[in-house]
Amino acid sequence: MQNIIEDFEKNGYAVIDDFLAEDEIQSLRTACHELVEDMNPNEHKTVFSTIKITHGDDYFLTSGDKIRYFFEEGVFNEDGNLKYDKHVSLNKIGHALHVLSPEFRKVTFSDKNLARAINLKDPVIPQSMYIFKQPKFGGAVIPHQDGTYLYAEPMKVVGMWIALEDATLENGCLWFAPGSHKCGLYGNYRSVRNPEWPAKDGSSSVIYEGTKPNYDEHTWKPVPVKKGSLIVIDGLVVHKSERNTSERSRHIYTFHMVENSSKWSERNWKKVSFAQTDFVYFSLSEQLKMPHSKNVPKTPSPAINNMLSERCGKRYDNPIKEGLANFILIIFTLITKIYGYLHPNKSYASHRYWIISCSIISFALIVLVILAYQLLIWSAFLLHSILYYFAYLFCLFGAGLGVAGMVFFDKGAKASEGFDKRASEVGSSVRDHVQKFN
Ligand SMILES: O=C(O)CCC(=O)C(=O)O
Repeated sequence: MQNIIEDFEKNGYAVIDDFLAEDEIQSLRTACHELVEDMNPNEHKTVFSTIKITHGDDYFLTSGDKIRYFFEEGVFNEDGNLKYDKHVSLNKIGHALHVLSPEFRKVTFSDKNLARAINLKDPVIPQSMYIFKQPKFGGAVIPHQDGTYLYAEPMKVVGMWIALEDATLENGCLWFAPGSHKCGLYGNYRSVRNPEWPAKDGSSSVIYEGTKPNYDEHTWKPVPVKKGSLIVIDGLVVHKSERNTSERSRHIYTFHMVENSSKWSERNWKKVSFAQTDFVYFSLSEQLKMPHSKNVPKTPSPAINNMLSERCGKRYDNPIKEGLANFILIIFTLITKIYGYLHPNKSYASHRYWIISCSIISFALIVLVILAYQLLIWSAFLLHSILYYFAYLFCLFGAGLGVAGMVFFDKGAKASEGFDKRASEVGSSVRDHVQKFN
């Protein structure tokens, strides 16, 4: 570990072999395959290229809290239909796999995450991506510093880049300019949201400011790695990857971490201002440490499931299992939204304890209301049962009265029959005496 930290500090990147086991690699690849299988290309016709920005619509800008699909250049024909199979046409998927996909969440928030080892005290994760680098035409990624796109002050941004297939010179491994992270953000070159967008002159939703650096002046070093390897990347180290010229793909999963106490630029393409739902999502997963490797929520509640299907077109079965966790999530989201609405300029980080406390109190209140309601229902049920048994007793009593009445009526009838007989006997003997007397 010491070597890795030394490498990281000296070169701005470090390689850790065998970071992921074969089953972990497979789980990510299968999860990604399923996402693509479920995706309808007609709904996601956005091309991603780092050379020419063609994602000038809000499909990209609003992808921060969703699972969205970005295609390679040249894969659509004139009619707007895919020329090739969708599985070999994608450039990448982004940018909330680490939140919305249980498999990616598990790897991202696992005990293996080295954040603490590389001196990030309280890391949050603003984005994640699955990059395909398709055989033959997987596009190059131009030389850059991640800080150009993910600007924070101080710049405590670290990328975790995990090879899910061997990354070679032919299929487009990463290249680094070792030590280039020590000179800050070259030319203060930044990619920011276009404040004029949608602009009349057709300019893109994301524009650049500062001076474009000449990264070619650096000495470049290719870093081919075996599948399962992790490359930890300082947010300021200059790096790139070439076009894939081979027959083999180069799938990778990458996510970025930023120190929570650093000030995230409001002008970054991805907004993480307080009132944004997506940040609530990330904060929750990170701050409450819910999606931990041992208890990753796999089966969200129906409400979250709806949200998931809306955001990434995927639903999960058996919603009861994680209902409680997601119930808390809904309350938390609600409280954070209300707070964000009341204080739009406040940062989440400085108010998170207030919000978490409010969420816990609301949660406790809701639980109390549910318990009170249950109690009411149970009392009503008890009363109902008592009345029911009373009615039952009344019925029995009534039936008893009926039987008694019948018995007594029978006896009375017999008695009156005897009386009638006796009366007619007395009557006829009186009649006899009278006749004799006459
Ligand atoms: O995977 C690649 O080819 C480039 C990735 C990269 O530059 C990044 O994630 O910052």
